Amino acid sequence: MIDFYTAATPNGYKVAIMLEECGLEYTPHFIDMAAQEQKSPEFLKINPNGRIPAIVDDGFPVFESGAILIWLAEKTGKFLPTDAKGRSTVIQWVMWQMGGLGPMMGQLNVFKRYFPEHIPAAIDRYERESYRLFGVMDGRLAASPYLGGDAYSIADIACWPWVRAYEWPGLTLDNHPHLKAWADKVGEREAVKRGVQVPPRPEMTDEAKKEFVERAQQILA
Ligand SMILES: N[C@@H](CCC(=O)N[C@@H](CS)C(=O)NCC(=O)O)C(=O)O
Repeated sequence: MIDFYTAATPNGYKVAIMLEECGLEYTPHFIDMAAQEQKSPEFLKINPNGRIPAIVDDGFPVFESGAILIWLAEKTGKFLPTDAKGRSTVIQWVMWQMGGLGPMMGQLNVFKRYFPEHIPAAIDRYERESYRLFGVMDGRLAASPYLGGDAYSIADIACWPWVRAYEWPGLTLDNHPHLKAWADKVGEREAVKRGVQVPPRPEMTDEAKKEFVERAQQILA
């Protein structure tokens, strides 16, 4: 049995989508990040880094979303090729997401939406870097149907929730047509549609968005 610790964020959705894609049984536990539950002593025993997502699979804890995707792919034999080159290609894109796309878009969110101080140079740096990374994916997807090659894989599952969230820091996909077409195609998958409902998140009103940003600003202050 898999216990899944998560919240409504791109990193959480990666794992939710993978669990749904693999048809695995799991129990979701929603972590209240505004209440800092991810820093509680109980949670730190599962993830010493104090962040979501994390899973406990038959008593074995796994943290870092990329590591969880690889764990689940190896457990099920799905969404990760077994030949050395195919497997390496997919893992390269997962690592690229973990070291680049996620952190850069994450910092853009912080400096554009949550940080108490307005620092144009930081916003500019992370915005440019996010667009550069969009360009890298766009180029790859001009030549290949999926990031990892011909087949949908954990590389797509790792990147898609971040691309989907492009509007939150005020980005656009208009200049990246291959990326936009891929994002639409992946978003049509039934398991992906189910995954982004874990935790359930109805369309946010402007008021709810404002409250969310205020809470994030308080945490960062
Ligand atoms: N590299 C980590 C990043 C995890 C991460 O940054 N999680 C955020 C939510 S998306 C979090 O838990 N933030 C709360 C905090 O920093 O206390 C992963 O991919 O799992």
